[in-house]
Amino acid sequence: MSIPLDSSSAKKMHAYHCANQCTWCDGCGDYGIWTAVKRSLVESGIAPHQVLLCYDVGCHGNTSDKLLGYRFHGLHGRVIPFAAGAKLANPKIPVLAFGGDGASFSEGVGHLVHGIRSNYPMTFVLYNNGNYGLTTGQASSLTQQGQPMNSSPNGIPEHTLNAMDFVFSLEPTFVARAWSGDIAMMTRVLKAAIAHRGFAFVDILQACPTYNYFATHEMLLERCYDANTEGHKPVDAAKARHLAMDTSKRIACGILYQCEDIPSFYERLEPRRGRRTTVAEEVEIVDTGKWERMFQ
Ligand SMILES: Cc1ncc(C[n+]2csc(CCOP(=O)(O)OP(=O)(O)O)c2C)c(N)n1
Repeated sequence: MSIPLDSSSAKKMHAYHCANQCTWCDGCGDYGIWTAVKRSLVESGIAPHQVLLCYDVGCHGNTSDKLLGYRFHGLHGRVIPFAAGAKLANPKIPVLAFGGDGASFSEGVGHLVHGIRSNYPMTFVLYNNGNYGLTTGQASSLTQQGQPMNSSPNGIPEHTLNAMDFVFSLEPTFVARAWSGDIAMMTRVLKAAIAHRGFAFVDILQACPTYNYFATHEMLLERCYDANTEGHKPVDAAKARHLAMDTSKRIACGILYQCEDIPSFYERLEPRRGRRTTVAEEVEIVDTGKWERMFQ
């Protein structure tokens, strides 16, 4: 399924254009995800001055200066708390956070846990290339067990974390999967994620031709399929979990699970109830000098 881009959408997409040159390797999945993110924003009617794009550290994080929009590029593994804080301060703007599998399932995995269970009203996009790309191919917890990597040439001894099993154990309200070679599918799931009420988890399986020899572009092309066009309805968490976890033969993509009935973290914050202004608008200048003078 391809979504034609009409000339006015192309023009709007150009608004995200940035002259900085891309530094990703030839064949890197980051190129496709970069395009799909811009398309999904344009097709959601969001202009660069209306969105906050938060990037973790990594190859994918270098997208932060390859497109326009309000952007943040933070510490490795820490993008979720920053993005959540920004969203809570100004819930009027859509917030998208992007992290690699090293950042999100190894170094900063605690933040992902609380992002999902808190149901922060934001989109989280996992750039899942199965390794630490920017630091030249170390194993993450999503690298296959036994797979030789640059700093573990005999293969890692730990078993691979089943990312989807883990995510579903946290009772998410939105889970989708796509892959970096299918821009139309990525665009579709990203648009749904942006429109979601709470924390939308989007797993994008990504080719990394330089360091990942086990989940190549060709392998993903062969195995990934659109589960929604094959009749999967994203309403049953147990069914979705089962479908998402089993990737041995085919890899189910699309919107796997969504529940809009659960209020987001912000909606459950008692002190914010009934407020028309945002925290960002309520910031006051406070003279802290009086406290400093007390200790002089
Ligand atoms: C707190 C901290 N720890 C470690 C690093 C070193 N570091 C930079 S990028 C990176 C790996 C990134 O891998 P991943 O998060 O999977 O993203 P990718 O490069 O694959 O897109 C590491 C370990 C760092 N910059 N900051």
